[in-house]
Amino acid sequence: MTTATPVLYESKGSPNARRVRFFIAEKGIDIPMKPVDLGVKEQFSDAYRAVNPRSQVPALALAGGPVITEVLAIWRYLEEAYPQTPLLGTTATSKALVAMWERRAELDGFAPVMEGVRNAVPGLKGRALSGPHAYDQIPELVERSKQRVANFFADFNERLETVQYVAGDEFSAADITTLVTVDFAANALKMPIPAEHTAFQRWYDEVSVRPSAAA
Ligand SMILES: N[C@@H](CCC(=O)N[C@@H](CS)C(=O)NCC(=O)O)C(=O)O
Repeated sequence: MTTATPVLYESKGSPNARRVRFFIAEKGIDIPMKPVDLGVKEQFSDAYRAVNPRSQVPALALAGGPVITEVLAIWRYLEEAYPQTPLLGTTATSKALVAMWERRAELDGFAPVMEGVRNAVPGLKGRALSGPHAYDQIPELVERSKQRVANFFADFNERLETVQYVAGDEFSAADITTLVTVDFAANALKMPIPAEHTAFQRWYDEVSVRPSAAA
């Protein structure tokens, strides 16, 4: 599968695709986007499987070259190919801190929200994990997922009491994953930032008004 220009396959309702759209908007680069309609299961069509055999979005098809999947790999490619407005750190220390805090946001926040949603939503029966394999829902996981999301809010509130942005002084990909997680939790699990977590709310108010957040 080759294209003449790079193309991002994405879906408006996909929080993982939003992480990449947000990153692209922060960099101010122009990457053509092609929607994949998850609502009608277009990810399983032969045409899309030819792009990504794992039937997931996002996927970045490079001009005349391979298709890159996995949000972190797409970010890595974009950071190297378009170094303006670095989002993955600039020094040995800041690169490590961005990786560390982005991973915590993903493992402790984003993944539990996803787990809670995918094990609860009736339309995702038999699809508790995205990808090429079918997995049954485990309804017992939903309450635990919500506890994990509550702990994520508390832990990141503590972090944001001492720093401006999630990884430190600069806006980074760690903020992107954290913001997408907060909106996903509020919309899909009805779990907004708890009122007592004022540092987290201060950060959210500051970061959510960036024009890139609307991507
Ligand atoms: N680990 C993948 C996860 C991608 C993923 O789970 N994408 C979801 C949308 S947020 C998807 O394609 N879902 C299709 C499905 O549920 O069948 C990444 O980092 O890109």
